[in-house]
Amino acid sequence: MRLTVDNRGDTETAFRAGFACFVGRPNAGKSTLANGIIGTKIAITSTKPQTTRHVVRGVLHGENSQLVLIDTPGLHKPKTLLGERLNDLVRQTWSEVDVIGLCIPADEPVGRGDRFIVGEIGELKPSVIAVVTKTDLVDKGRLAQQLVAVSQLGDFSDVIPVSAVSGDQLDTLVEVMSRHLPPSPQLYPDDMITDEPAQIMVAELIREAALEGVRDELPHSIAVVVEEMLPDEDRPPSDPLLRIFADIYVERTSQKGIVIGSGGGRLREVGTRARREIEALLGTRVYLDLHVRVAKDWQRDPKQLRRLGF
Ligand SMILES: Nc1nc2c(ncn2[C@@H]2O[C@H](COP(=O)(O)OP(=O)(O)OP(=O)(O)O)[C@@H](O)[C@H]2O)c(=O)[nH]1
Ligand SMILES: [Mg+2]
Repeated sequence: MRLTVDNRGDTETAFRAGFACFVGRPNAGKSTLANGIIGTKIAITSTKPQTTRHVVRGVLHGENSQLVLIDTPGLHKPKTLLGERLNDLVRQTWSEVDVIGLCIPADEPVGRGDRFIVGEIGELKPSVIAVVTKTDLVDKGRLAQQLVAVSQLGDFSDVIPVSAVSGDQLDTLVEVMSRHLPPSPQLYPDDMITDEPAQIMVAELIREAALEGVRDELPHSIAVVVEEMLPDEDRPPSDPLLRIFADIYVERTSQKGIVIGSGGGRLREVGTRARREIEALLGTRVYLDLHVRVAKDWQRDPKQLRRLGF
C-alpha cells in the first residue's frame, strides 16, 4: 500500500487520459461519489440497493489530465435476469478501464459481498484502489479499524477514505486515480461532462423521484421509459416549454395503486419532484405527463427487458 510517491520524472508533465470505474456492492455510495467528483449529477442515487442499472460515464477535465469516470451498478448475487444483465455490464466495464476504485462503506463491516468482488477483480490487469466511502458517518476510531480491515482484504495500490457528502478527500482520490492513466491526448471535448443521452437522464430522474418513499420489492420493480420529448410548438421562443411523456412501469397491478397513491396524490408528488430536477438539468420549463403501466414480471422476461432498454 502506498499513498503518494512520485518517481516518474518528466512523464509526469505529459498529458494523461483514460478510464476509471467504481465497483462495489449495492448501496456502497458509488454513484454519489461519481457525482461528487464530476461536480454534476450524472447518476441518480437512493437509499435502496441496486439503484444504478446502467453504465454512466462522467468526464473530469484537469489541467494535465482527463479522467473518464465510469459508475457501474452494484455487483450482487443475481435473483433475476435483470440482475444477471447488470452484473454482466459491470464485468464488461472492467476490461475497458485503466484503474478500478473498489468502494466499501466505512459504516458497515467488510463482508462476503466485498470479498467476492475482490476475488473477481484481483486477477485483472487494471490496478485496484480501495475507496472507503461515507467516512462522515463514523468516528476516527471506527474509520481506522475499517482502513485496516479493508487493506487486509486484498492487494490494493492505495486505500483512500473519502466522503462524497462532506467532499473530504475527493481531490486526493482524483489525483491518485489520475496517476494510473496512460499518456494520451484528451479523449472527449472540453465541454463534455457526460455522454448520457438527455432522454435517459430524464427517465432516470423520474425513476429517482418514484423510488423516494417506496419500500420492500417495489423499488426493484420500477422502470421508466421516456416516450416523447418535444418542444411545445405553440409557445413563443421567449417562453419555451418542453413536453415530456413518460411511462412508469411496475410488475404487478397491486404495485400500480401504490405508485399512483390515493386520488393520484403520490404520482403528482413524483411528477413535481421529477419536473423540478429535469428543469434544472435541461435549463428549460417542462410539462411532464406520467403514466403508470404494468409490465408483468419484467425483471425476469427477456422480451420486456429488451423493450425497457436492458
Ligand atoms: N452520509 C453519507 N451518505 C452517503 C455517502 N455516499 C453515499 N451516501 C448514501 O448512501 C446511499 C447509497 O448511495 P448510492 O450512491 O446510490 O450507492 P451506489 O453504490 O451507487 O448504489 P447502487 O447503484 O445501488 O449500487 C444513498 O442514500 C446516499 O445518499 C457519503 O459520503 N456520506
Ligand atoms: Mg449507483
